[in-house]
Amino acid sequence: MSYTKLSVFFIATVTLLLTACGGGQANTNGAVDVEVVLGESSAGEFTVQSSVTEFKPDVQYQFVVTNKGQIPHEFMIIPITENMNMSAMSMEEKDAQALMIISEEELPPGATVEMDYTFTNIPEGNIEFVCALPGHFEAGMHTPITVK
Ligand SMILES: [Cu+2]
Repeated sequence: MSYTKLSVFFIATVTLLLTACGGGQANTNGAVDVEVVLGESSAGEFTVQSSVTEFKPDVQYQFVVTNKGQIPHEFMIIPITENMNMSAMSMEEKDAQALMIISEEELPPGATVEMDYTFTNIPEGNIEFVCALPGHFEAGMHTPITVK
């Protein structure tokens, strides 16, 4: 096989693999890795960044959540429906709506927590990755995802 043909073959293979995975790579457990980084920017904005933002139901995802900030954070997957006002809800009310939670006790600065999660259906509302500690959501600590 010539060098050019080999390159084309390689690119085609990589493209095929990327297409097959659809926004994430399966790890050795068969789950799809999702890297989430929590933190604060120098501008004072609080952030949730995720390597994957498009999810499918019935696929096992392995969340690897790291707090790269200076203060504790939490990680929550929560569907936000039309009548929900995150800023007016108590922590208990938010916890009750969440699909998955990694608490602030588990996520002090520098901590990494792994947790598997599978969407068993397509939740109603706008699904977001959130840190719902007082003031954090308002400071920007939420990012929308899709499940479809
Ligand atoms: Cu936070």
